[in-house]
Amino acid sequence: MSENQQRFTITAALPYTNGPIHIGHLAGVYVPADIYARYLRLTNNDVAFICGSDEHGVAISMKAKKEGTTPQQIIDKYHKIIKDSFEEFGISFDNYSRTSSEIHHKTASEFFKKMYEEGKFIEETTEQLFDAEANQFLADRFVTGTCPKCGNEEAYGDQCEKCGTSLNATDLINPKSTITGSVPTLKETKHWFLPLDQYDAFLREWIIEGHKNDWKPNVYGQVKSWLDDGLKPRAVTRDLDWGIPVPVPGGEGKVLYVWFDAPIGYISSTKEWAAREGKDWEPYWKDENTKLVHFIGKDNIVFHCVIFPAMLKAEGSYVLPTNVPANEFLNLEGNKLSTSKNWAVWLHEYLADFPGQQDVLRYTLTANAPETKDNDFTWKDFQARNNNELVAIFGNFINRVIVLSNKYYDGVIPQPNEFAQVDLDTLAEMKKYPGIIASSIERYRFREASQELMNLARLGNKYLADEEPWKLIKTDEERVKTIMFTALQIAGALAVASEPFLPFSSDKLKEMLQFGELASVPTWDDVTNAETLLPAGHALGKASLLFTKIEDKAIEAQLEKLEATKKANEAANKAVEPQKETIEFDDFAKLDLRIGTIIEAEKMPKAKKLLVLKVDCGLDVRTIVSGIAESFKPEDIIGKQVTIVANLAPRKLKGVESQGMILMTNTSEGKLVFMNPDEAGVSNGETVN
Ligand code: B3M
Ligand code: ZN
Repeated sequence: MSENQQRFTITAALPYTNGPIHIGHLAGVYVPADIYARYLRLTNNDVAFICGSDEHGVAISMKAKKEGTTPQQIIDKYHKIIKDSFEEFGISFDNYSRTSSEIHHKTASEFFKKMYEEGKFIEETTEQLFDAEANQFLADRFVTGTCPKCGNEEAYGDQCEKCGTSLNATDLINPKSTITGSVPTLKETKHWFLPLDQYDAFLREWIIEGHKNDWKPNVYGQVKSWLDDGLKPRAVTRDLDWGIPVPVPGGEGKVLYVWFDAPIGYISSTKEWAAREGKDWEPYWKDENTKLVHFIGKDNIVFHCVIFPAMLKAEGSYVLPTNVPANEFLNLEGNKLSTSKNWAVWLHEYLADFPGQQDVLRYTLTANAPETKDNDFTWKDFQARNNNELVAIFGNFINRVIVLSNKYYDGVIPQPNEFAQVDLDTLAEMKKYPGIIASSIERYRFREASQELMNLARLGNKYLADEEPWKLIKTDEERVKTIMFTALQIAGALAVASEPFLPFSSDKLKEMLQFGELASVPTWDDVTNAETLLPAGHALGKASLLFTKIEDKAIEAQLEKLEATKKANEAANKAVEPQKETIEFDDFAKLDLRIGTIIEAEKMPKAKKLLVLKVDCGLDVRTIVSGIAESFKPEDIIGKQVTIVANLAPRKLKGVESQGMILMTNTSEGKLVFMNPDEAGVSNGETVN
């Protein structure tokens, strides 16, 4: 690292390997973190961009139980899927590790041991929730109940995801085991507690005094309200069989709480990277000039702004985060993203449907990022961002520049003549953009930054539209040279400035502009400071399309997919009516159920729902009035065998006496169906019992 370089350790939340990742993860954490890291590298900072898989915790054990397999198989499967997705979307981690690695187990154990030896924990035997049926203590996601703070009925044993509050399992009202559904009992067990209350003064001074003005209001506000509520000691060990063994006497059969080990995963991943690169990891975590920035979603705020900092402080040798720019949540077409309900756009599925279009999703998610409030992803917006911005502005500008340069000059940048005022103004305007975009990125305003990038493309588009070189070429070839030279400089600026946002398109554009053949490849600062980015005489490469229009039918297909998911969920979730009171056999025996055949059917006059049927039920042919007219046409049911209640007391409906009732049920879509004998050869009058 040279003397004037700033060192950054940038972390992105370690995803749980209990499922693939979707657009919500990308929008909330990984795309903004990647834009930030790429921008800092481009502006010549020393960057370690760190992530990895979070492979411990109850989330993993539960998934293994559900799939009837082992936690190890689950983490191996999803670690690969997640890692591949990140690579495919150009998330430029310097290292992507996993918390099941040896280096992590060692780092987390040593961290715990040091705190233990220095007396930073309270060791205490307390009563904890226990599921006797499963013979299992219930912590974290093994137990749900009502959040004492906000009333959410699905809060977990360690956190309410609705209001973000961190909880102890025993705080839950009406706790219920997620393993067996039973109500837990209490059982004594020993654990190690981090006395968070003892860090109150430190946290207040650090956050409330120190970061009131530079942290995002949503992050600062949440932390302040927790501090104001008062912090309590928190257990950092668990009675579970999956995780990092507690490395101190009395810890047998217990593991570290996943939220104790996971953030240490940032440190282990940095160590792994440094070892591979032949670097020293320590300055990235221990030099006070290092800027440590955690990118996370809002449900992780308490862990990154209270618990982990308290751990770092207790351990004593680490720096604290400079900023924690947590995002809010992304919704999908008006509903909360949900892995269990399959309400998501999975990255691997997106790539199958839109191959090669990673930048379109990156751009859409950035332009509409949930930075200050929850936001909605809609496929229509996705299409509009692509067609109206990426294609119509950015792509259109680049395409015109390259195609015209090829046509007029065989792809060699022309020598400009004297610049007109409009050229000078346009170039001056262009030079401002790196500064404008940087200022947004440095304040974690990635939406704004992406719109400024688009404004740079707009500048180019407008310049060409105003100067109309395609018309002037007939009358003033010399002027056209200056125009095309100017436009090409903007294309060069776009190639540089788009890199953090649209890395694939930026590469393509650099290829078209043959950046590799330039004596010096333009940098972020060059866009502002260099006399020219692309000199006259430089040969361009072949034109190719940066973006392509997305047609309505591609969007409709996605909406249909979601509609199908919704239907499937509705069918699965339809509330099952509770069982009625128990009856004795004699009560049942009183029912006379018979098989009969509908031999006549007609509509009941002036009644929308009723059909008047004649049913041959073996005993006799009787009239039955049935409320099925909205589901069946009379002519379609003649000849159908059905089951009837034969001894139901007759009653009059619209003046017609009904002498029985036909048994029916509903499909998941609410269509009525007859309970008819499935076998041929059942005679009318046959009893059902
Ligand atoms: N795995 C939680 C989550 O995916 C968690 C983040 C850990 S960051 C150290 O929401
Ligand atoms: Zn809550």
